[in-house]
Amino acid sequence: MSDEIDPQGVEHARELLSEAGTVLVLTGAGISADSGLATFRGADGLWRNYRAQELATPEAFARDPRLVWEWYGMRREAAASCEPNAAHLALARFAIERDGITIVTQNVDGLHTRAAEMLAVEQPPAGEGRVVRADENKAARLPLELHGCLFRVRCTQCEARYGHREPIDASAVNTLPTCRSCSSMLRPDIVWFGEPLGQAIEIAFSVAQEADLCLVVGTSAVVQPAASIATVVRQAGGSIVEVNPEPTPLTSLAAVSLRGGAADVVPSLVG
Ligand code: BJW
Ligand code: ZN
Repeated sequence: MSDEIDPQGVEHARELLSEAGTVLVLTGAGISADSGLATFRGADGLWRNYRAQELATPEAFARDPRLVWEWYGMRREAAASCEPNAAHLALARFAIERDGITIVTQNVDGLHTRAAEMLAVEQPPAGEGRVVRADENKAARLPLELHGCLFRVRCTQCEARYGHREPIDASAVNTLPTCRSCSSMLRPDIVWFGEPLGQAIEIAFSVAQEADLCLVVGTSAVVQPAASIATVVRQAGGSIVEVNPEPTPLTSLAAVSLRGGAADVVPSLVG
């Protein structure tokens, strides 16, 4: 752990985590910054170079699907070339080893899922000496992905929704991917501004009502309704532990706010 992280804060956070029966972990783009992915806001954030309204809205897709797919093609390549970092892996292990842990992420990069899958393969049941599939053990408790996933698509016309890892050819509108069922244009399975979040947010809020602690990692906590998950935990009597190099709107509500990078701090909390 690096020197500037407050050791008393880490100790206090560890105590709170060990006393908590149920923990909701809420993550944002900052947890993947240590894997080399850009965050959205801040000095090097994606929204500094690209205007959100031109790319991450249903209106933008209706206006210029090729441009939006080109941007998501770049994002998919960036995410696919990264690896889960020590924070993703520590949280995946935490969720495997302890009951009552729910990981809720705003991220669309799939790195929490990949961390859980890596651990599932790493940890065959004792004595059996075989590789286990991710859905055979507790690693199947995959994160709730509030804002969707870069590697899933959904149809713009019918209900079809499926995994899609192949490269996207966004050189022209007629090379964009189309639906297997109805041949209409597919879109990224991402929640854009102004769109509802679906069932994942309902589950997250009901877990939040019961959680003893919310561990918030690497989010600016400005995008709703995700940011309210932590405040719901607080209002229902639970506490907040925050990990972020910068203060956020949640800092004043947190029992402990640790200033540092996720990959440095998170393993020391849940390891
Ligand atoms: C580190 C680190 C390291 C750096 N370690 N940390 C006015 C007021 C309130 C709300 C609204 C409003 N106007 C509009 C709204 C609603 C809107 C909203 O919240 N807007 C705000 C921006 C104002 N929300 C919506 O539109 C949502 N839908 C909705 O409300 O629907 C209502 C509805 C109901 C019923 C029917 C119809 C509609 C949808 C929100 C979708 C968000 N989607 C995005 C883009 C996805 C596209 C894509 O990925 O391409 O999701 S926005 C973007 O922000 C992305 C993220 O998931 C999300 C959150 O960002 P995050 O993760 O917090 O990242 P950053 O960059 O902000 O912060 C990174 C943090 O990491 C920083 O704090 C750093 O310090 C830290 N960090 N290095 C740890 N090493
Ligand atoms: Zn279709």
